[in-house]
Amino acid sequence: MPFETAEAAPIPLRGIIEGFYGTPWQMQERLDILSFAHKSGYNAYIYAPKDDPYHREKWREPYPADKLAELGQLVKQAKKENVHFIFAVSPGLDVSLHGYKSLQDEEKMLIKLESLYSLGVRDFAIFFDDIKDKDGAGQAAFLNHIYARMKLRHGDLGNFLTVPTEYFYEDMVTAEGTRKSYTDAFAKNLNPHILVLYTGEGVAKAPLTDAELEKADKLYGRALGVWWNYPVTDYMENKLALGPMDELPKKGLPAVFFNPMKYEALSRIALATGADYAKDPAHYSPEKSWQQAVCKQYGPAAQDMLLFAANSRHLENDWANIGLPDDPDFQQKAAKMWQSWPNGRTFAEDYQAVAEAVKMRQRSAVKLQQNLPPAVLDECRPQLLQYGRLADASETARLLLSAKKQGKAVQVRSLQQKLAYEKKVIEQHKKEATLSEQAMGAFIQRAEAAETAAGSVHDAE
Ligand code: 14T
Repeated sequence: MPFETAEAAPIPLRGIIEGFYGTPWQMQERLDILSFAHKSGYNAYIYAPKDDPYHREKWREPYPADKLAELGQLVKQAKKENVHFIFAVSPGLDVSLHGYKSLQDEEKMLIKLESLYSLGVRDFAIFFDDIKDKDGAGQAAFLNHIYARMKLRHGDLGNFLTVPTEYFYEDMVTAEGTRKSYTDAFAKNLNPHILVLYTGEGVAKAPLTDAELEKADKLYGRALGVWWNYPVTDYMENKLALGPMDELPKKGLPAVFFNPMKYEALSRIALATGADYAKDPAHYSPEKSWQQAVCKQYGPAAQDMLLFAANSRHLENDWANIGLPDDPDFQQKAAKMWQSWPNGRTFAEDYQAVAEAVKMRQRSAVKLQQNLPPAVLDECRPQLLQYGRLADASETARLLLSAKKQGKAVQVRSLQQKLAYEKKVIEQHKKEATLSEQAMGAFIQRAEAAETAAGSVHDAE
């Protein structure tokens, strides 16, 4: 080992990957994100919108002149911002990997890549994610041919990247800890100069440790880059990802790319923290970076935005578990109060702390609706309204607790009715907007179910 150093060692290739399903970003949003990328310290952007037909479904077809002209603008802007514009194609839905048909498809692919080379693109990617066909050797051969031929034609070819069909660790490995046959064939045959990206242990599973990355590198027989699926929410459209990147490997890796939401402005909180990570992985601190990002981006509205964003950081379903916990400050205050409920020594102060936290959240919901820039508001209106409803219902819930504790049966009943109605309205909007499930959501549930030590509530009025 050489001497210890506090010097930051940035990840060489660090960027944003427009790689989500659903409405792709507008050209203006891409131009904006390229400046943002540069300002944040990124040096790359991958163009890979799943729902650009010419990227995936109609990958063989050349871009029409107007679309090509737009891409040319992006390439120009990227150059100006010192950001590698990496052009990606996803041919896996129907590409031929054997026989004369595969030669034809290679030609089509080359023509496609050349059309972007002509615009100034020097970095390319070919992705094989989310497809049925798992022909590892065939895919590797196809990639090797395209790479070799581009390299032969152009002395100034830059990076060449790919994503395999088994693109997360749990999908690559057998129960015995060896490579599955697809991964084995792909890894064995692929030219070592082609950079392979993977998404970590799962599609969207956080954090990613040094040991896990090392394990995956070993399995693959090369240093993998990371395609990190945060703040993307295409698999859970009702929640926003407004938190920081989770802890990611501290040791060096060749590349990291963050897959954002279809909401360009709102993605910037997480993306700013991703840049902090990529500039200095060893010293990345998620909460600190997150607070800095929100303060920098939201100016006078930052304190309110911090409260709202805190409630929308964590994404979890059967297979995804990513993003820091929602509103840990509120969760801690509520947990402390439940410990002393109903007759603990510190209950009065614990209850007071929760009451104040709820009020702050109510106020922030109102203030953000007045103060957020229109571009941001347009992207989060349903979420902000739902946040306000949750805060209002939390206020009812804490009043209900107080009534229960004091045994005021009439008040209890009327607050229960009010809360039931508020919950119903929240329920009705969950499909479009969900947040704070484990914070205010859990608090409301528990307050509704809570009983005093004596059990039922007696009317003391
Ligand atoms: F290539 C990959 F590394 C990758 O992550 N592919 C897709 C990506 O385009 C998408 O944005 C992301 C998040 O949904 O995950 C991959 O797509 C999936 C994968 C799943 F297992 C979408 C739904 C899934 F159930």
